[in-house]
Amino acid sequence: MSDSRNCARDIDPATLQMKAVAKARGIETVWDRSDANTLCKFGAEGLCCKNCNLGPCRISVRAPRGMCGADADTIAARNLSRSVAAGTSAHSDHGRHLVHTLRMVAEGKTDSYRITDERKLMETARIYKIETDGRPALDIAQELADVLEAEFAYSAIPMKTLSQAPVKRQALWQKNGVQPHGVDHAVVELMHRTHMGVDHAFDHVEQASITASLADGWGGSMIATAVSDILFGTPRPLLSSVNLGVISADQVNIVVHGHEPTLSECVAAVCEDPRTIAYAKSKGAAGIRLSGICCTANEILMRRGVPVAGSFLQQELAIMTGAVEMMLVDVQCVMPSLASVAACFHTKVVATSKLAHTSGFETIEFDEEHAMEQARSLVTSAIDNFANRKKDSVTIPDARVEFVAGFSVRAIHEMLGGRFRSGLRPLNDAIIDGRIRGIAGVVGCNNPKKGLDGTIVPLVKGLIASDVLVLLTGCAAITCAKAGLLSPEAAAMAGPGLREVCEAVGMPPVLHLGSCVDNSRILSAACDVLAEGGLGDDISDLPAAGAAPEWMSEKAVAIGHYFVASGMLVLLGSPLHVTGGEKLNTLLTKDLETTFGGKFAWGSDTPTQVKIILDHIDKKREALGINTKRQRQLLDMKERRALDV
Ligand code: MSK
Repeated sequence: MSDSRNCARDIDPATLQMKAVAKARGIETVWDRSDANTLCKFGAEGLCCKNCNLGPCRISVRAPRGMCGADADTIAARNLSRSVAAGTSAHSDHGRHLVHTLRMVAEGKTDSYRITDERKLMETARIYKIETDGRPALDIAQELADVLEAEFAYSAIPMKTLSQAPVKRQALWQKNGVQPHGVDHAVVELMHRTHMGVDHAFDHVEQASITASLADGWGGSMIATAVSDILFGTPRPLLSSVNLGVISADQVNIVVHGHEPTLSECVAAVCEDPRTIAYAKSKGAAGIRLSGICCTANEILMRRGVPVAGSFLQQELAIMTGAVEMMLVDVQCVMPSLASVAACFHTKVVATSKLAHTSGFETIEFDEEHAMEQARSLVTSAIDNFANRKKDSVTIPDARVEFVAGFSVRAIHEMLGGRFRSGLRPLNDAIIDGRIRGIAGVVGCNNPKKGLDGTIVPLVKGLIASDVLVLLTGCAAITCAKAGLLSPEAAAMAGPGLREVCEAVGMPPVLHLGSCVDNSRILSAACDVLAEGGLGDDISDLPAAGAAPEWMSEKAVAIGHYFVASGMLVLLGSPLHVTGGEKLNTLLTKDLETTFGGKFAWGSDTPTQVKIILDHIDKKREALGINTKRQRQLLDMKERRALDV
């Protein structure tokens, strides 16, 4: 197998070691396929249309219109919107599955789950104006499940979840006609508009993309996060470890991969059961090591501290260690190539979602009613497979980094203000007085086009060195954890102001907020910062930006859209597939800012990325009148009260 053309940018030693193993054994990986595939220029620019059978058409200088007469902007906008629809569907279906589980708990139809965080249940119920006083938790949970299910269908009024946004932002969405009236409705309407011969105005199509994306960010994703916290607990800071070295040489290894936490929560519980551990020992193993890949990993990491084996690009490499007895995959970001990699080893790859089958994977259909039984049976099967491990096929990189995760918004409040006076005042004060210059959400995937970790890590280092507090989700969080950025000691890499704040509180300069669905936590954090006062009254006022330097999935396209529509700058390491539509490209990177206060920016190298984000943050600081670094000043109580913040 050939070397990847981007290997110079792969900075993770464990990955480099395993790529060498793959090469030596002739096992094909994503990097080989990345080398072998010719990137399609028409696709990259959004200029290929296959929405009907007049074509497929490709727009070029010689043929500036498709057979039906659609121009480059129309075609690129339609293609983009179909990605937004897919991304919105992925997050939101995940949310819907969790609401279904909540309903089963409320109706007593499963004993595999329970309400773990009653406080979160009450907080969420109040958002939807559900009466909580004197009512049993399960009653409230049932009504909440009804209300949340209704958020998916069409309603004459806009989705209720939008009420969590700042009032000014809600008014802006209403004025611009982008309030979704239901997740499913927004996606269906978007797909209808992009059918051949319907909506041809690129800006009108983009408006519908924004509507669908808001149904994702403030709807499906927000619901997924809230219900996960209710069922499995709201994360609190905890210690864990990351990288392929978490795979154990002498224990039974089970790796969970995908996005949904329902089955993996049960698997984690079963793996901790002394009877299961005793069974593993009876088969000659020292115990059981559960770890994860991608965002199923992030889910059980955030609540249980389960170690993370790797990010998206490391899924094949985890199997290639030769020490994985079973990989359980649910939905999203699962490579079908796992089947051929696993065929070289003893690893069983089991698909657990009724939505997602793959040739070469074993299949079970997860069902919430029997979740614990299913988890027990899977773990037993993994333990039984330990005997088939071939010791001479085992290569586990000596790479394992400790880090802190578990920063829900509640945890950030408690960390900054203490348990009894929790709040964001210290954060707002630090931003106002310039010790913290701003906040950046760095999210999203890995992409072999960018080299593993070689884009995310330098960007995050550049930001914290410039006193920007970084919030992470998804594979970007796993990447930064591997690079040692998620430990309090990483404060040494931060600029003097951010370092001072981190050292005072004992927090890392880079906070892990969860899986990619938990980008909703970044929206919630932004709302809470605004509510704390002194930094404007809309998200677009905040000295804050988002970035997805190695984005790859359609979910990232939807996420980018809802952040922009919420008022943020979103920097992508490579452009959305729109650059062939000049007017659409200008709309996304310039004109949207006039309407929504947020826009996209493209930037592929680290200095450009850091500069784009810092310039934006400084522009917002300027507008707030806080763009001068003030000396720290001790205030007495009278002076504090006089502060207009
Ligand atoms: S798993 S969507 S590669 S972040 Fe959420 Fe990672 Fe991106 Fe999948």
